[in-house]
This record gives sequence, structure tokens and C-alpha cells, in this order.
Amino acid sequence: MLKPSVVKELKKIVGPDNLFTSSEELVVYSYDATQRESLPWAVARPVSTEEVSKVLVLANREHFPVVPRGAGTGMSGGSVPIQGGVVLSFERMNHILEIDEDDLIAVVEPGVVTGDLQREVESRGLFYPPDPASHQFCTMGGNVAECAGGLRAVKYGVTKDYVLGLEVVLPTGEVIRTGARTAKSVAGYDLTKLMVGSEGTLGIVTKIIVKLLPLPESVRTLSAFFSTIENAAVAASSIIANRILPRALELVDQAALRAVESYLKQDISSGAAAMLIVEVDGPIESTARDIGRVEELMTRAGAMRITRAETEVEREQIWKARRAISPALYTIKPKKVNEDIVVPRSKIPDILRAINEIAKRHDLLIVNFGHAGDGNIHTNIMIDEAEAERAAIAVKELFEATLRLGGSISGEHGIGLSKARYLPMELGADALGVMKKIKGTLDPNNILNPGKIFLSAE
Ligand code: 2HG
Ligand code: ZN
Repeated sequence: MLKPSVVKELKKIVGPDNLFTSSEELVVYSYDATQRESLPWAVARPVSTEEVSKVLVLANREHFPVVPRGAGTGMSGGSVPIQGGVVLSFERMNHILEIDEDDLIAVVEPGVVTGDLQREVESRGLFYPPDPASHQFCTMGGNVAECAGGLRAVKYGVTKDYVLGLEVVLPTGEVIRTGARTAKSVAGYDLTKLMVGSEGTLGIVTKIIVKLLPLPESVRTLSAFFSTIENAAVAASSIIANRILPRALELVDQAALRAVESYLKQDISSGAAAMLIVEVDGPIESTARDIGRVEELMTRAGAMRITRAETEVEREQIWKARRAISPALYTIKPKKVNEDIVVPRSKIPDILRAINEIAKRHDLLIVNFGHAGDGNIHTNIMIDEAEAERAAIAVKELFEATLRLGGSISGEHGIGLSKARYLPMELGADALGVMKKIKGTLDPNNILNPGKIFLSAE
């Protein structure tokens, strides 16, 4: 709990209207998409870098946890105040500060919704490629903290590939600027990359400089349906093997299709066991040629049906269904154990076989969908309470199989809470030790988002 004198000081920093302490208010800031909940002791809504810095100075003096929060759409518990403390919500720091059309950069505050930035730059013929499935809700600060990936990573990469520089408040309150507004810079260690993906444990991002691209001239999209998930996985590999680099290459299994069909009350697959969504972009002649070649490859790989989106509305329908999978899954079982493994993309058929075998052995419903083009499969074990113990064993086996295939336990959602105990399996003691030393140096009192990434700070 916070001392009354500390509450008073916090009120002075952010203003009395921007400090919440009543339980009705606190509950709104207590969870993310992992279904983990923990009440903060207070919620502060700063409006400036200076206010953030003052809160951190106070937190160090009084030793209370501080947990930064965007929209709470995270999938690994990053914004859940698991040890209580003060949640810093960035809902008021939500301005696009600058779009520089000559140098192709944008400068934003952390609370900007990613979809708003995408729309704003697109209206000027520019393009911000990172595209998390939750783009209508998630924020740029959260995307930076978790290094969000999303639907276009196969061609364009992930958040860290677009962040040129940051303004960061360190856990001890100092404000630093990392990177530069230039296309390149090698001045010293790359603190920008260190911060991106640090899950709100090393610093609080208060300004983000991102690079933009010219908006591609045209986009073509198709969905292809298969009678088995194996056929779909092999078809997905054949696209890249044939030297076509789509901007999205998504795989959806039967259980995910059923869930989203019942959620949206709409037939999508006509009973198929798997769906691929393929989207290409570029000049009109090249997308016309590429989508034709993709269609041929899908037919050759045994697709039962292929639907090309002929209009923007049809294209949006395909993506609406894909983006709805994650929320749809919450309706089929009480608990969604969300994993986010990534394997070399050629190993997708192998990991799907291994997952199928794990599901059968433990008699569990495991739903697979996601970014096949990146090798990143969202493996969701759908359970009720009675199945929780079996699911925990299945998760460990899933990670073992992933690592055996040369993969990683998290492609884009982060380590956060539930994966912390498995991180040593992937990193080994020495690399983990280096990470903890960095954390200890920047945050000597372990006040910033404690309990995330590492099981213990020592
Ligand atoms: C997606 O790609 C998100 O839809 C959520 O990363 C994945 O719910 C999930 O497992
Ligand atoms: Zn995803």
C-alpha cells in the first residue's frame, strides 16, 4: 500500500483528477489479455515526460513498483501490476507530434493507437508497416515495449525495425534520448534496440521516432482453403520457396476457423480444415503477377477453394475475420493459455506435428493460427480449470520441441509473467545473467515493472 503522504505527492505531480485510488477505478487497470489480474495501489495518468520522471524519482525514494500501461492488449502480462504499485497509464500522452514527409519519419507519444498512426500516414501516401492484429486498440508505447510484430512482419519486419530513436525515462528518473532522426547512426551502443522489447522493465518510453515508407501502390489478397493443416503448411512454404515474398502469410487451423465463424456468425471456410491468407503488395503489374502465381501454387498444393478479394470491402472482410480469432477464442473455453512460439519457417510442418502429438497425449484442445510466413504460430491451449495441470506439462513440451527445431519461445508477445520460468531453457545461465546485470544497473531498486521476464531479480 502507498503511504497517504505518497498519494498526496503523486496527486501533486499528475493533478488530483489524474490519480485514481478507488477500487472501481483500479480494477480497470488490473489486467491485460492474459486473463491475469492484480490490482494496482494507484493509477497515475501523466501528461508529460517531466511528470513521468517525477513519479520514478518518488518510486525510488519510497520503493514502490511502477508499471507502465498502454491499452492493456498485451499477451504476456507486461502491463499487469503483479506486485501492486502504481500503474502509469499513457492515455493522455496520445499525440502524433510530427509527420515529416521529407525525411519519412513520424514522432509520436506512447499512448497513440497504432491504427491511428497507420491511417494518418496512409492519408499522406506513407506507410507504417508494423501491424499487430489488435491495431485498432493497442498503442505505440506498448508496441515498443513488447516489440510487437503482427500481420506484415514476413516482408516488413517488426517494431524494432522501424524505431529510429526514443525518449526514455530511466527507472531512476533521468531522461535520455536514444538513436537519431537519421536513416543511420552508430554513435555508441544501440540503446534503442535495448529498450525496444524490454517489456517496460528498463525504462519508460515517452517519445518514439519511427521511420515510414512510401505506401505501396497496390495490394492483392486471397484466402485458400485446405482439407488438412499439413497441406496448408506445405502450401505456405511453397510460396517463399518459389521466391515470392508476400506481405502477409497467415495460417488458421480448423478449431480457430470454427471459433471465429461462430463469433462472427458467418461461414468462412465451408467446412475446410485450414485456411491460408496471402497478401502481396507493390506496383500494380507485380501484384497482379504475384497473386496469379500464388493462386497457381495453392492449386498445385491441393487447395479445395481459393477466393481472391476483388474489392477493398472483400479484403477487409478477410482481415476482420483473421483479427477476430484471438477474441473469438475466449468464447470457446474459460481459459486461453496463449503461447507464441516461433520456428524457422521451413519447420512449421514439424512443429505442427509435434503440437498435434502433444495435444493427443494430454487430451487437450490446442488451437494453432498465426504468422506462418514468419514461422510464428499462436498455439493456444484452451482449457477449463481441471485441465490446467496437463496444460502446464504440454507448455513445457511445446517449448522443448520448439527449441529442438531451432526456434524461440516467444515470437512477438514477450516473456512477461508466465514464460519467465522457461526463459533459461532458451538463453542459458550466462546470457540470462547479462540481462539481469543490465536490469540491475538501470533499475537498482527493482521498481520498474518488477516480476516480469525474470523469475527473480538476482
Ligand atoms: C494475433 O496475431 C495476435 O492475432 C494474438 O498476436 C494471438 O491470441 C493469440 O494467440
Ligand atoms: Zn500475432
